[in-house]
Amino acid sequence: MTYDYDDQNIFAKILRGEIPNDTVAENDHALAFRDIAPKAPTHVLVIPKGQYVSFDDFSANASEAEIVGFMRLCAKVCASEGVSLGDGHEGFRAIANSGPHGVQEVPHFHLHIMGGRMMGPMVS
Ligand code: IU
Repeated sequence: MTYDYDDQNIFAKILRGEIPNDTVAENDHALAFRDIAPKAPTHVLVIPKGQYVSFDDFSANASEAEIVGFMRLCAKVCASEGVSLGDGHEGFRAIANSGPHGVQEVPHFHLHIMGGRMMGPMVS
């Protein structure tokens, strides 16, 4: 399946430096920044620097280096935000909304990392 990437989406503009963001961490392949409307004490979005629309697009088409770089940045964020279980903290929720049924608002793949409070049940 092919996906059309809209390079005018808000996260593309953030990656190009056209819109400011509250950066948490960055590496060659991914950027992590605070969600502008946080739903938890920690609410960080991790996005690949490559042009991928959704979770399935990224999973299917990103290179190994991009996927590893992305996941490494996620781990770094969890550790630096103090939600990583390995550090004796209470954990977090990671969500990637994908497409209309996932109610994805921004068409550039992003993983929400949320923690710092007990999450509710996954009901909707
Ligand atoms: P979604 O998975 O596509 O539904 O989530 C998009 C998120 O992007 C949502 O939590 C917004 O608050 C967030 N966001 C942002 O951090 N900065 C922005 O300029 C915009 C949306 I527009």
